[in-house]
Amino acid sequence: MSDANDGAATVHLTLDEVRALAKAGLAKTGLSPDHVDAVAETMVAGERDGCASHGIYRLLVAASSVKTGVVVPDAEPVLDEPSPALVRVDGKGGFAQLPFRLGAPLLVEKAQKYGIAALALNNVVHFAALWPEVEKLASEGVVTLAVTPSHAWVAPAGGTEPVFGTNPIAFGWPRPSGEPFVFDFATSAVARGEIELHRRAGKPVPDDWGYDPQGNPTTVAEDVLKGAMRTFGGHKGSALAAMVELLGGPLIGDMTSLQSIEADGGRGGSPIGGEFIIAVDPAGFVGAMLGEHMKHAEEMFDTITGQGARLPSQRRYEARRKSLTDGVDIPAALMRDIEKLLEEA
Ligand code: NDP
Ligand code: PYC
Repeated sequence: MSDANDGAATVHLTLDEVRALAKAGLAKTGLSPDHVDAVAETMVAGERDGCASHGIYRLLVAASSVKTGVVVPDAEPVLDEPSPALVRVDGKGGFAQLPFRLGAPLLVEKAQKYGIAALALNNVVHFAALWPEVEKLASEGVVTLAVTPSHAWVAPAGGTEPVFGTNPIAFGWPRPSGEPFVFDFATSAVARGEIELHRRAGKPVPDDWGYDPQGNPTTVAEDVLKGAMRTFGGHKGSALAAMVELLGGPLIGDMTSLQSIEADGGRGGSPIGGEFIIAVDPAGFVGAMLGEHMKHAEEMFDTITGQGARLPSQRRYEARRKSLTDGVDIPAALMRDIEKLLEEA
């Protein structure tokens, strides 16, 4: 995923060691045990699947969000059902993972009952990748789309001032093999976490990732972080970023990325606000013909892979198969920062 750490010293860990490290670090921040468990699992999943920008590195990010008061460490999420096919979980200012755990089973139940259902996570702090969520839901048989705004870091196509968040879109499609088709990417040129990893490694970034504070293209990671990131695909990424703002903000009564960064007030915490997830039962429209139509989906996947192209999520599943037996390597500098966190009073 990232070459930001190529050539640097690394430390080898088993996934159980990553989990223990994540749990110890999160517990140290004062996070309540349910949150520790839910948040740690997303960090383990990131390392396990070779997604370093959302792996154990996020321990430092999460700790900073707790320390600066951006996240409520012992928030108790509350679930309600605004209408028959809608589920809402108010995260009460805590991290998003536990509210997702609470709302996901009812979302699937409603999608299976009504054909389509939606889940809003409100008032949550979000630093994580979305694929663990859409993969879980697709593994349970529902087609899933998830979006969340973040902080206003990204300029619209044609501008140089931040408006949008890095605003990921994630999609999951159930497959007979048991490993769903999943994609999950930011609508910015890259996730902010990638730029942060380049900054940590002292590496330049491509000049089409963002602008410096004066609005000029730059290869200095730090300057992009202080200036504005760019959307992917010009006006197309810009429109999709706006869609994510609308679905994960006003539609569910939550914040836009501009509001989120204002609420952060310079504390440098993770984005605050909402996440919107739609789940569709694939039998809804086609009923008894489901097997036939799913076969056409498989034929399409085969036609993609048959010409040497790969499916999104293929790399992740391969990384997973390897890391489950071989463990993972994390940068030694990151390990030192985590040890420092664990030693702090
Ligand atoms: P990438 O640009 O790395 O794209 C990732 C997606 O594209 C994955 O599904 C990946 O599959 C797929 N992909 C990559 N290369 C190929 C290829 N050659 N052929 C087919 N598919 C490919 O991701 P981003 O940097 O944009 O985002 C990384 C993460 O950051 C996401 O998980 C996102 O959720 C997270 N994020 C979270 C935010 C938040 O507010 N919570 C904000 C922004 C980002 P594979 O995994 O198999 O490589
Ligand atoms: O990498 O852009 C990012 C990001 C923002 C919030 C969580 N990840």
